[in-house]
Amino acid sequence: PQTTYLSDYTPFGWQVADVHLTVKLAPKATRVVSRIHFQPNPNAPAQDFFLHGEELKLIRAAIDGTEVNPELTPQGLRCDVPSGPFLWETEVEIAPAENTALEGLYMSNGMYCTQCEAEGFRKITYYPDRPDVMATFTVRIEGDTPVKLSNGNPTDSGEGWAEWHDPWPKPAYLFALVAGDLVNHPGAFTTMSGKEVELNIWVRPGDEGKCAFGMEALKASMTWDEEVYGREYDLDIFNIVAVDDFNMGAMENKGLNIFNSSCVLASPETSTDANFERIEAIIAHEYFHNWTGNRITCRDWFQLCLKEGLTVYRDSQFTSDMRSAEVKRISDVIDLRARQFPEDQGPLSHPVRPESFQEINNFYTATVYEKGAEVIGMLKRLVGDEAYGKALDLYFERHDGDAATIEDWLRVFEDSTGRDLSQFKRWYSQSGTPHLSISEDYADGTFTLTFKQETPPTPGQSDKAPQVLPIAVGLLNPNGDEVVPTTVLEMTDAEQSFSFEGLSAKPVASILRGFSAPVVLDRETLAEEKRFLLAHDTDAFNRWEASRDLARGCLFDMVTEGAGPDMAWIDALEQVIRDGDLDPAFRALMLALPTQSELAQMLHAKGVTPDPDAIHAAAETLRNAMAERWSSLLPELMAATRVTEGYSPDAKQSGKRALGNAVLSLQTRLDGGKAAQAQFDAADNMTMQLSALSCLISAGAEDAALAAFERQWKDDRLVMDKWFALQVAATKPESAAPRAEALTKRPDFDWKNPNRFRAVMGSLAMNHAGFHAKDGSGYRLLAEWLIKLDGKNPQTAARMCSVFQTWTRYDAGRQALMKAELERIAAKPDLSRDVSEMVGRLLS
Ligand code: HT7
Ligand code: ZN
Repeated sequence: PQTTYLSDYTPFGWQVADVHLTVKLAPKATRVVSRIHFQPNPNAPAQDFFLHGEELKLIRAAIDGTEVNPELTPQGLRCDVPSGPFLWETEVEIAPAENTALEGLYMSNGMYCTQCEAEGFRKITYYPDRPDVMATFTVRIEGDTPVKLSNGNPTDSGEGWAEWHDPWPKPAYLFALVAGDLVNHPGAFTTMSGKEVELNIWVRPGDEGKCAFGMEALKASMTWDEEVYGREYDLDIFNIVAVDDFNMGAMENKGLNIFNSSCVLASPETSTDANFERIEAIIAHEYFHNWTGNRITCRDWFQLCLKEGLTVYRDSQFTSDMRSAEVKRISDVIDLRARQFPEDQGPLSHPVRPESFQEINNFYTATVYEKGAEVIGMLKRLVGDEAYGKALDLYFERHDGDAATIEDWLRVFEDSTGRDLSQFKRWYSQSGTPHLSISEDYADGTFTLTFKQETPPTPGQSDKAPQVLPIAVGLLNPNGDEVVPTTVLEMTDAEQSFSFEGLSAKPVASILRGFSAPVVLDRETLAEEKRFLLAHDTDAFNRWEASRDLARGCLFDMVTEGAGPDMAWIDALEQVIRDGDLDPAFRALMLALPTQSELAQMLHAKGVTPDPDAIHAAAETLRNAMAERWSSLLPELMAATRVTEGYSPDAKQSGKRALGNAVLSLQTRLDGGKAAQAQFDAADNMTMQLSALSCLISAGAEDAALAAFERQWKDDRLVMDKWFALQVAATKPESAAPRAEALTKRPDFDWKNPNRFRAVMGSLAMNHAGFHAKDGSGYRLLAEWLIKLDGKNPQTAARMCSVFQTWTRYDAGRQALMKAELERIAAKPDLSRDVSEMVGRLLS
């Protein structure tokens, strides 16, 4: 396969003035007629006229009305063209009903829909399918479906046809078309300048009742972007469509966002609080792309973090404003450590702005998205909130309508703040997670912190230079009072000291408050000091982190030395859990243990080969000890968290349910599932029902509840995804692979549907000790299914290969088993470029 390099960027030789498409829909023979005005690009070097095109049947091509015979390749066509402007026309035929890759134009439950990011438009027609070629689009859709949608504003329609015009120049990856038997949940929004915008959420008949929350989230996002970033919507209409078969969460096509139905449809009976929060965030994310992604797009796919990092950062700000900022920050760090850290510390490590790829779809990663957002958070921390706001204003003013780069982005900050960001730029080019170690010194009223930073080698990058680290620090005196409020130290050297003077006693330092930089903190702190921070830190993140650190230390000792549970930590934690003044959502987070995969990572980092069974056993023992120690507290807490009002997915109610359900999982260890069964029987919302079911599965008392759940929800595909997922994720390790295998034999295991595939296979990978079963059954099952899926949907298969990214962490036996499965995948005839690149990197 061919590798594409950032350093090879060359502008396309022509500009596209406008694109006219006529799409005549038919499941097996859709005709796409294109009329495109090209003109030479004065800023580009001389080159052949090459248009991308894949899996297209060319019917006709013409230049200025005269038929031509271009040279066809599997990747596109080459043609001799006039030296000046010209009109290019083609007609191609495609078969959406046969498109199982869900890229380009495909069908989902009888509905036509598209997915063009990153390089799907080339499966619809011949075109310069690259983000720096921007054009206005006019689209005529012909077909017998009642609803026909495309980007921009509707201009005209008649019996069997509809026309749309998008006045905003856009790259082809933002093109979208949807046609089907759909119904809409309507809404309206008046923008800050008084423009009326029609809003719609389009769904399959029967799903209308699950749109109200999404509509409110959309309006809240539109208001927030006006108030916080000064960004107004720019079309007369904004459509969202829910699609069942979708490779990712959602797609920000201009004026026509397409969503995985799991990321937009919601009702209290069928969706959990976590689903509601995620839906709100994804709707916001896609809407925010209208400015950060669409109005200002990426010059090339290496700049992906320009739109994704910034938009993730913006959606996390939105969630923080809508809900609790502290809880959001802790949740984001949990997610970063679970998904981005293993990526950055293993064979798939790559910079936030990668420098080469074979298949760009493989780079929609936690590093590009979540670490990309962390980088923006650091930038804001360094320059301050006001300067960040000014820089963003300049970014929108200077680059509106551009296909921009990270250099453009950083230049805006340099120009508006006068700062030199050349060292900061390393965050975009250097891969790997920096490790930060600390030593402390106190003498004569002066407290000195000395930091050392070091980033371990990553694939292709053996030597690392120091990065700019904003380290937020606060100091507490021995009474627990804050004597130095949060101060951001700017570390630029490999080793650097910072002093605080005028202190009357040696303080306790709260370091990396709010997780101010995405680093691994190597800090040898006494357990006593951690308990002190757990009790007194004014920074909610570090309070949580102190407890997490104690839990990690305790589990480490249990696994490596056979130690017992740390009762001092359990007792210190009890004070927090009991504190009714604290947000229940925060207390629920405090109750969770580090994941078993996180513990495996920690053991590996400390030179101990992780044993998944021993980790699982230690976590079980610790949770049992917590339950027993708090046996009288648990019923009290459950009663205190009971919600008596009607269901709302807001932060207040969902926080209470989160705490109540965390407590229920401990209670289940004492009563074998009695309270869980009662909750299951009485539940009138999915959060309570599913948590209870999860507890019953962990207790091995699930048969009746599973059957009842299936009877109740067998016709709701999204709820049944939960049913499939939970049985594998929450079961005992020894049952995970057998259960997953049994589920794959059911007629409703529709494995070509990415949600259903992920429900079973993704959950298997999440059951740490189950996936890593010593006999290799977990690895084998997953590999078999990845091989099968590769033939139909390479993108989803490739994404899931990343579950093997930690394979070199484990013992020789497990390593050999995983390697053998990776080699088996690699040996599959006709392996896709997507999976081939992933497996190649995993094995390198
Ligand atoms: N920008 C989108 C990323 C994306 C995607 C979405 C759905 C299907 C395939 C896709 N490939 C890339 C989604 C986002 O980040 O907002
Ligand atoms: Zn995005």
